[in-house]
Amino acid sequence: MKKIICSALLVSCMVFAMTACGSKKAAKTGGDAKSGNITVGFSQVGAESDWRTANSTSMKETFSEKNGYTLIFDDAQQKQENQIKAIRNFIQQEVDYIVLAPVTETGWDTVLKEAKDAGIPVIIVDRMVKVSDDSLYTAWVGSNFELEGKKAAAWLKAYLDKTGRGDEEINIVDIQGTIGASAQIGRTKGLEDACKENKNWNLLAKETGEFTQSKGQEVMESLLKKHKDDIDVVYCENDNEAFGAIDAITAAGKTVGTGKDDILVMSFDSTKTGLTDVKDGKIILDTECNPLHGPRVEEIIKALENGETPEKQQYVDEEIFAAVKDVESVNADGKDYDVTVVDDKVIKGRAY
Ligand code: GYE
Repeated sequence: MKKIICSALLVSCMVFAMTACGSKKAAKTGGDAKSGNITVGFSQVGAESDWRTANSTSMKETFSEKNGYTLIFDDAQQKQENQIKAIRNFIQQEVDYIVLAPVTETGWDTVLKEAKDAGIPVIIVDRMVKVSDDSLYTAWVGSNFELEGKKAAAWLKAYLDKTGRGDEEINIVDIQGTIGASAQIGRTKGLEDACKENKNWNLLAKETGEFTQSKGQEVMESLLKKHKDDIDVVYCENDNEAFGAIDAITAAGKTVGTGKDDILVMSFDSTKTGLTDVKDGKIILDTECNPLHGPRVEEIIKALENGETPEKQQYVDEEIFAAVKDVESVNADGKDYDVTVVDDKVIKGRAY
C-alpha cells in the first residue's frame, strides 16, 4: 500500500514538475500555442520613410515563422491612437511579447500599464517613451538622437571654419521630423544648442516635414518663398525630407551643393538613396541612423526567454557620411567620430 501511495505521489510530482518546467506556451490559451512559436505583436509607426521601410523589413525578416516566431505586424499610419488600439489587440490575443516603435514620446502610461497587468513584456524600439514609471517597459533599443544632432552641428561648424566661412552670418532652416518624436526632439536640440553657441548662426525657421518627402518639399517651397535668397543651410531631420527639399530648391531655380550660391543640404538616416545623393554632392552631410533593429530586439527576447535581465537601454553605434573631405572627424560629447567620404563602395555596402 505504502509503495502504491509512494509511486502515485511520485507520478503526480513528476507531472507537476513537467507542467511547472513546461514552457508557458503549453499552458497558454492565446498566442500561438499550436505551433509553439513565440508570438510578437509589433506596433510600427507607419511607412513614412525609407528608414521606416528598412526597419519594418528587418523586423519581419527576424521574426519569421522559420525563425520560430509568429509576428503580428500593425502599421499605425503615424497615429498614436492606432498604436494604442494595436497594443490592446495584442493584449487580447495574449501575445508573448509586445514591441512598440512609438510615434511620439508621451501618452503611453495607460496602455503600457494594461500590458504590464496582463503580464506581457513590452520592448520599445527606435524612438523612446516618456512614462511616469520605467517598469512599464522591459527594455529599449534605438539611437541617441541628440548625439546625432550634435555630430551634425559639429561637422557644420568644422566645415564652415575649414572653408573660411567661420565668421560669416549663416542662415539655417530646420525641417523637423514628427513633432514629439524622440528623433525630432534630439536632432532639433542638437541644432538649437549649436545655434546658441555660434552667434553668427541664425535659425530662420523650424517647421515639421513629418519625416516625409512630400511634406519636406512643401515646407521647403514655402520657406524659399518666405526667405528668398537668404537660406544658406537646410537641416533636414531625415533623408526623405531632404529629397523633397532638394526638389523644391531645384524647382525654385536654385542649386544645392558647396558653391558660393548653393544651399547646403544636411540630412539624417544615411539610407542607400540618401548616400547616393551625398556621393552626387546634393546632400553635403548625412548623419547615420541605423534601422536594422530586428536582430537587436530578438536578442532581448532571447535573454528574457532564458530568464536573464536584458539591459534597460541600449544605444546603437552610428557613423557620419560626407560629400567632401574637408572635415576628417568631429567631436561630440567629448568623443571623436570619424567622417566617411561617400564613394561607390560605401553605397554598394549599404543594405537599405
Ligand atoms: O530618422 C525617419 C523615420 O525614428 C529614427 O523616423 C526614426 C526616424 C527616421 O521616419 O526617417
